[in-house]
Amino acid sequence: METSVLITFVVLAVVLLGVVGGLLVRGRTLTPKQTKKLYPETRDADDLPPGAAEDAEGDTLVADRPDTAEADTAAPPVEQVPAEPEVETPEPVSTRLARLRARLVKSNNVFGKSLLALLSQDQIDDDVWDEIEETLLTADLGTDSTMELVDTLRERVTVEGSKDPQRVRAMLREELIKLIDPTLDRSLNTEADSRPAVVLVVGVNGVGKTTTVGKLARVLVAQDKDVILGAADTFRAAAAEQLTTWGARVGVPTVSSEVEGADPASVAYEAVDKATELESDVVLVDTAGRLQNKANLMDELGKVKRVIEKKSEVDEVLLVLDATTGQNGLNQAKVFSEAVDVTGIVLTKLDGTARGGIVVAIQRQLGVPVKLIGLGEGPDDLAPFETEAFVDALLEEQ
Ligand SMILES: Nc1nc2c(ncn2[C@@H]2O[C@H](COP(=O)(O)OP(=O)(O)O)[C@@H](O)[C@H]2O)c(=O)[nH]1
Ligand SMILES: [Mg+2]
Repeated sequence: METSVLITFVVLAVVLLGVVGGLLVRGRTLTPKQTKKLYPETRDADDLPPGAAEDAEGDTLVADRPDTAEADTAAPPVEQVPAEPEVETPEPVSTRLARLRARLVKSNNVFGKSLLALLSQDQIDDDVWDEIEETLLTADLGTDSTMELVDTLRERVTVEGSKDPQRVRAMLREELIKLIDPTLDRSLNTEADSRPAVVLVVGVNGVGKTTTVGKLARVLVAQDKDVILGAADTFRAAAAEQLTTWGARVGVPTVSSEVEGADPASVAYEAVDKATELESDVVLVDTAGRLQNKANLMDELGKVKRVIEKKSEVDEVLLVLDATTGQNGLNQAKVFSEAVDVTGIVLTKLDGTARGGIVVAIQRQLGVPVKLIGLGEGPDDLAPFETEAFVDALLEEQ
């Protein structure tokens, strides 16, 4: 009698252990997606420790990353803190702009200072005009624009008969604003009726495309838009990873391919398709930018655009250029604008250069407005380009 009770207990205990063990294993092997399917009300990151949250909030829609589900059980048993989804809130527009304007002034100070020193002389003679010309050239304004600007200024000084430095400075401000053209439409085309707006981001390696896509996603999220990212740089797995991380930080999904070297056009198409399905407001497509083989890259970019267009219009093609590369950037710009119809320029790394004049040169060469400027590596270091604020920063008295 006693023996049989004991045996029953042992059997029950073994069965119970087996069941519990089985559940644990299943729990460990569930991917975030499967978890979501089983428990649709839970978010991917809710069950993860705070450190792992960043990695899991933005879904990777094509490539699964099953390891994220294991992070929970792999973590050492720490204090049970209810894990809040750690999606960051992007900096509001007002403080961002004030901060970035100050940064622009700081980096372009050299330009402003030397011009001001020149204009503050009692006599603005030929030598001084030559130096003004040189300063404008050093700031990458370009030869044509510089000559034109100096000629116009000299003429105005002669006609008005005024050599008052403050007056000349005001003239310079007016003429620079005219050159940059405040009437150009610099708004981003991110509104489309009854479909997601499509923004394609192109440019050579290292100029800041992926970073710009990430920063732009934050700006759009701050404007309450539903955003989806497309990782069409399929040459390096790290590129998709980098984009996914940007997306996860603000809680937007990224469509990417598990396969390195997959067809970028099909990833871009998938992203637009997914955006349509999810009724997103905007889809941002990041691309590769190797320039070793120009013809190939250009063919490929053309194809990415054409394949997207089978599904949707492309509303904005942003060409990202690094402000520190000067003339080289201009040559790149030409090549890209031949492959795809560029609709706007993003000028990055203006925080590291006093060559703000490149804005004028690029617009002139491409006939396309600079729409955004990058002023640092930080997530909120992207600003819309504003002509007057930009010129004021160039000519700031400090
Ligand atoms: N200082 C500065 N660095 C930037 C800016 N934009 C991007 N970067 C940096 O440039 C590097 C290349 O950026 P990435 O987005 O990977 O370039 P991609 O190859 O064109 O995608 C990274 O280290 C970025 O942090 C910017 O506006 N200012
Ligand atoms: Mg990139």
